[in-house]
Amino acid sequence: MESDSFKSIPLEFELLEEAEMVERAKAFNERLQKRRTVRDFSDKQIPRELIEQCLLTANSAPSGANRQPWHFAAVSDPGKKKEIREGAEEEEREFYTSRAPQDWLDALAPLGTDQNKPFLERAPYLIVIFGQKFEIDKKGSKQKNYYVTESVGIATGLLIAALHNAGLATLTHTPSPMKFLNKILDRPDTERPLMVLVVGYPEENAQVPAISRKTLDQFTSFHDD
Ligand code: IYR
Repeated sequence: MESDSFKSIPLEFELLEEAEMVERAKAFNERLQKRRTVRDFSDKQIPRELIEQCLLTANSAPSGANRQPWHFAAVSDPGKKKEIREGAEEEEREFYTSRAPQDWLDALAPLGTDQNKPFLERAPYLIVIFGQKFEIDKKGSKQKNYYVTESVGIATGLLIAALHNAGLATLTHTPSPMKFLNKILDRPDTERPLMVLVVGYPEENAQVPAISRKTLDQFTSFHDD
């Protein structure tokens, strides 16, 4: 197997004072704690540049063997959004009326979700996130990617944080199964849709469920000396 290694370049790294590091970590946490999953979206448009910048942040994610095995389809076209809504609602109807086991329906009941997904047409942008199981290399042969779900998950997390930081609201939507998205968006079979990220402004007076988050000691363990 031939392999070309990358040449090494100096790392750009800014060494900070510990006090400033803590301050930054606190400020970032405070901002991110304000992120909530929104289901009531306004139809107010957003500039494409905002989406582009946040997608560049997503693309900074680490990935298995640096393959960057993701594709983000950003959709604002009303016709395409309508098709996505119709496809998703068809799957969701199945899910809510027969496919979902009772324990899953019970877990969702407090959120009040159902098969109706008006936000898929109303929000200005849908970002459909695909993982690339394979890619076609320069010689035209199929190359396997690694840790695709993990890599795309990290990229999606960064995207959600970037969109929130930019002042936008998001909803992670997971119609299941999602194959219909390949067809609507003309994506190849080597790509698997992972989720639809709904992006926009919240509706005025949007309501969200009064959920709480686990405390530090509930979700961590420290193994110091
Ligand atoms: N995909 C369905 C069901 C759903 C599942 C989970 I887990 C949620 O946290 C929310 C919804 C839907 O989008 O309605």
